[in-house]
Amino acid sequence: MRQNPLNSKIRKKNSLSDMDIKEYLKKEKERIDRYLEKYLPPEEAYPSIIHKAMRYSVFAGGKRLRPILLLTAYRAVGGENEEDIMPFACSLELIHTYSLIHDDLPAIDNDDLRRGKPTSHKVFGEAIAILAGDALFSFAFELMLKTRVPPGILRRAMEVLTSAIGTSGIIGGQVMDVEGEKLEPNPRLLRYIHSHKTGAFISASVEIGGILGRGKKKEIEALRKGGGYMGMAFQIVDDILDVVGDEKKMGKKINKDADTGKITYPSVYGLSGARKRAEKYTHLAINSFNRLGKRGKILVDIARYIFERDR
Ligand code: GRG
Repeated sequence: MRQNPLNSKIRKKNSLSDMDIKEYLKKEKERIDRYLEKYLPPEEAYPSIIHKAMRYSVFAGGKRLRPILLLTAYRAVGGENEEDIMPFACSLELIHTYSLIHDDLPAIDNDDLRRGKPTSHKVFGEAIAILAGDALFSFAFELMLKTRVPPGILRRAMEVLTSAIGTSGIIGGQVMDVEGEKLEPNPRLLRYIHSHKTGAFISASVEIGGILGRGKKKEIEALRKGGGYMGMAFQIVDDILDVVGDEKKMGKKINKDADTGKITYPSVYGLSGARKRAEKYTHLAINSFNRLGKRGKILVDIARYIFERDR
């Protein structure tokens, strides 16, 4: 059997077993998939091609990590009406899928494979792939507005989301990811790219769960911080898996970063330096989530899973 490439030293005290956290994530993913199935327009709806393309990418696979984090954080602050916040949770997955479709386009990363299947532009052509991304993005907001929480709470949650996906979040990070290929790699730029391109959205997913669940100010702050650290660890592990991961498990081509001259943790710090940093961010995330007491336990387990994952 292939060794876990990260060879974790993260200690497990009072935590769910590996099997249990995997089972938790699997069950949550299945539940989110059922809601996505219900919310997305049917393939036959006119004009059918765009609805086919939207559904193709959403149901090509994916861990559903961002909605799972939102739901887990919601419960961690005592939220009880999950049905009411499912539209928000699922809208995160639609925005994430949109970002993947556009990221894979020839003008950006030019990838042929995603989630183990040919990318949207390979199947539908570039024009429809661009439009499918756009359609998922606008549908995400239509869906989010169906969240059943008081308007002030929804507004706070949407403020966090919109700042995490704009030029001070994902787009800023993605712009520097593209521009960075022409620049001399340096630690500051690398941290900016990872914390904005990936960390901001993961942090927002956790923070929004806390806001929708009406967590206390201190709890929401712990979630925001923990989510940011977890997001950094997530992207560093993604970089590591691009070097040592299994293409089949990842569902995409590996060694792509080195081929394109992308700035990554392994390219700047080497594999063992990258591992050390992923481990450091995982510890920081765990410390933040531990501030929620027992209720933060599953977030702690997810942080550990993210560090140890192989896909
Ligand atoms: C979202 C407003 C907005 C714009 C998009 C193209 C673009 C601008 C951003 C690209 C962002 C990007 C693709 C970052 C990489 C994040 C990442 C590590 C993705 C992989 O996430 P997983 O592993 O994927 O959760 P699955 O397939 O499991 O869902």
